[in-house]
This record gives sequence, structure tokens and C-alpha cells, in this order.
Amino acid sequence: MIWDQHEVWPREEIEKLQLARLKDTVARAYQKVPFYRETFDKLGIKPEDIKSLADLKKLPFTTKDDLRRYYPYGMFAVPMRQIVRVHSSSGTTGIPTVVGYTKRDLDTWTDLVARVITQAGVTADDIVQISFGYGMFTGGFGLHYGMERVGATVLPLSSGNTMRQLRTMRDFGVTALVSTPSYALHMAEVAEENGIDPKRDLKVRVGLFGGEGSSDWLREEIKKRWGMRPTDNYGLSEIMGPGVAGECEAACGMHIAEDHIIAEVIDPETGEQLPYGEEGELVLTAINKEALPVLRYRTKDLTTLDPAPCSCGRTTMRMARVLGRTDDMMVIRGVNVFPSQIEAALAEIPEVEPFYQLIVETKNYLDHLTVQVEVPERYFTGSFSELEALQCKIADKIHTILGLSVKVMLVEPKTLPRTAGKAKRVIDNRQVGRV
Ligand code: DLL
Repeated sequence: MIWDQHEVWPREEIEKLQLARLKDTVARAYQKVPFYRETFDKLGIKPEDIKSLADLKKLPFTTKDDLRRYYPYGMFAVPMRQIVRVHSSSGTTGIPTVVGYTKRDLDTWTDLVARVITQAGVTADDIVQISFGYGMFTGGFGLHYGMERVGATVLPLSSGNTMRQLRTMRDFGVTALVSTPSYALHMAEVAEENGIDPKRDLKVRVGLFGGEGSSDWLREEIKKRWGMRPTDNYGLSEIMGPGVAGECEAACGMHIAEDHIIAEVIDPETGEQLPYGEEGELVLTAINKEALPVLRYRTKDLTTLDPAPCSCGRTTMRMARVLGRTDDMMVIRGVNVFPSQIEAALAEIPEVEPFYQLIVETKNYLDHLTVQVEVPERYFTGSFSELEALQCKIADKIHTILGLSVKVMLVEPKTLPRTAGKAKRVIDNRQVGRV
């Protein structure tokens, strides 16, 4: 089912609409947001310079730091009395970024989330458990209102209290789950520990996962343990929250809501636009928002874009699953390392579990990476040489892929931290070491 006819519009029509909305947004941003006016003036750009979509690249980028500089409300393009909701990022890496919505923005947001939900195959016949945190995080409320608009039955559990989550799923006949993929995996683990077989005892048939990436490995584990179809959806607070892009049943990337958002991929070093299909940093422009028009926002997420029509019938451009973040990259003794590369190496070792953590520290002025990964209990009751052989196998695999020697620590099941939200895979102790 298609939620909105814009999803199947011919590309020329979508592009016409994008241009009209872009012009309007640029003009409003220039008039109403001091940051944009000052930046445009400094660069000698006028809103009238935007005559075609190709002119987008004349516009300056917006970064998280820009939003932070105008904390909390300085980037809003409407007076506060028109703002009816505020969300913000968690602020774990500094000052939180704050986003505001007018009534119309909330309506648009809800509709775009309804689109993502429909793309994933959830309908009014589903009973949906929302296990994202409700609060300043956009995940809980975003999916909540989108589900209601679709007509699904919503159980707003929020995150945490995993046994209660599982009991509710079982007793209320939940058919669709909304959470981060890592929390879904953790829920399966707690279910199994408590004698619940998610495949046999629960009816969850589809998962809507977002807020963080999910590798093939994680998806396969979720499928295996839950017997459900996992789907991926992408978003970020600065653009609106969830609703930016979602995977359809053809499972070949996530459809971007192009009538509301223009996507580009750039070379993160040079800032130059890259051709379709090349991997780079995703840059998004929100072209239909009242409260917070954001031009060329640098997401730091790495992906590729594909404008070819999809077998599902939709014509909107698809983004590939996020491959990592530019700020995830660690430089260890001169080697660039993305956590996703380590994860891909671990995925090739059938003996290990999909729970790992990377610890970076400085010893004798050199950076060292330790990969902690869980292995089944039996390794700790068996012989030491077996454990050692597995450790070497993992270190060799990582060395082959990355050309980097790492220390591998095998740990017992359920010893690495679990979270009900986004998983934290990297512990970087280097700063601490340097002070
Ligand atoms: O995570 C919005 C969201 C909530 C999207 C629920 C989907 C579902 P933020 O907290 O601002 O917003 O974090 C945004 O999370 O730049 C990505 O790095 C990451 N992210 C979000 N969805 C995905 C995904 C929400 N499907 C940041 N795959 C983004 C990979 C994702 N990364």
C-alpha cells in the first residue's frame, strides 16, 4: 500500500515541487533566521540565486555546531507562540540540539512517519508496541502519532523494564515492535532466559527499527531469534526525527520523503557533491518546515543514494543502510577504523555472539584497540587452548580486513552492557589518558 501519492510521482514532478519548496524555504530562512542571513551575506548569496536544484550546492552547510551556537531557540523561523512542541538531542556529546515544531510541522511529521510505517507493511490491523523512550528523544512520540494516523493499535510502553515489555507483547497479542535493533536483540535474550520463545510464544511479525544502524548480522540474529521481518527506518532530530526515510517490503534501501527533504551525498573532506551510488556523507535540506528550516545539514552519516524506481512502485530516491558515521572513525596507529568494519569481521566468525564493545586507549604514546566480544558459556568450561585458538582466529580476521593488530578479549555471555536505547559500541579512553 502507498500512503501518499507523492511517493509514486514521476521524478520530474517531484523535482519541480522540490524546487518550488526550496526557493520558499531559502527565502524564509534568509528573512527570519539571523544565522542564515549573516552566512548568506558573508558569502554574497541572495535567495534569488536559487534558480534550479543544481543551485543547491551554492548554499552553505549547516552543522550541529551551528545549531548549538544558537541554543536553544535561535534557529527558529517563527515566534515562540507558534511553537507547540520541542524535542532535543540527548546532549551526550555537548550542548543538546533543540528542535521546534509548529502545528503544521507536527501534522507533516506525523504523516511522514505514517509513510514509513506503511512502507514497512504495518496497517490498521496491527497491534504495535512502542519501546522507544518517550520524552525529548523524537523516537517515541514520532512513531506513536504516526501509528495512530495509520490506525494501528498503539501500546506506548516506552523503553526499559524488559520483562514487562515481553509480558505485554505476549498478553496483548503484539504483532509489530518499534525499538532500536540492539534493544530488540536484548529483549529476545531476556525472553529466552525466562522460558519465553519469541518465535513460538509471541506473535510479532515485523520490527520497525531505527535510531541506530543494523548490520546484516544483527538483522539475521533478530530474524532467527524472533521469527520476525526486521525493517530499517532513518531519521534525525535536526530534520524532524523518524520519518526521513524508511525501508519498503522490497528491502533494498530506505525511501526518502523527497517532497519534504532534498538529499545529497558529499565527500566529507572536500564538501563536493558525489554522483549517485558513491559513498559519502548524507546532507539533508528540509524544504517544508515552518519552525526550523534547515539548509544542507551535515548528518555525518555515511551512505549512498539510488534514484532508480523501486520494484515496490515507489519513485522516491533510496538511501542505503547507514554504513557508519564520519565521527565514528577512529585512527589507531595510522589506520582508519570504523566500528562497522570490526562488526563485519566478527560477523564472519560463527562462534561469537552479536554483542561486542571496542575500547581504545593510549599506552606508551601508542593507541591500542581492544575488542571485547561475548562467546557462548561452553568456551569457559572447555579447554583454555580452545579459547586461545578462537581469540587468535578473531584477531587474524580483523588483521586481514583492516591491517591492524588488536587485542581480543572473549567475555562470558551477558557481561557487556545492554541498553534499552541506542547501543554504545566504543569506549574511547584516550582523552582521559592524555590529560
Ligand atoms: O534517532 C531519530 C529516529 C528515531 C530515527 C527513531 C528513527 C527511529 P537522533 O537521536 O537525533 O534522532 O539521532 C540521529 O541516529 O544521525 C544516525 O546517526 C542515527 N540513526 C537514526 N536512525 C538510524 C538508522 C533519531 N536507521 C542519528 N540507521 C542519525 C543508522 C541511524 N543510524
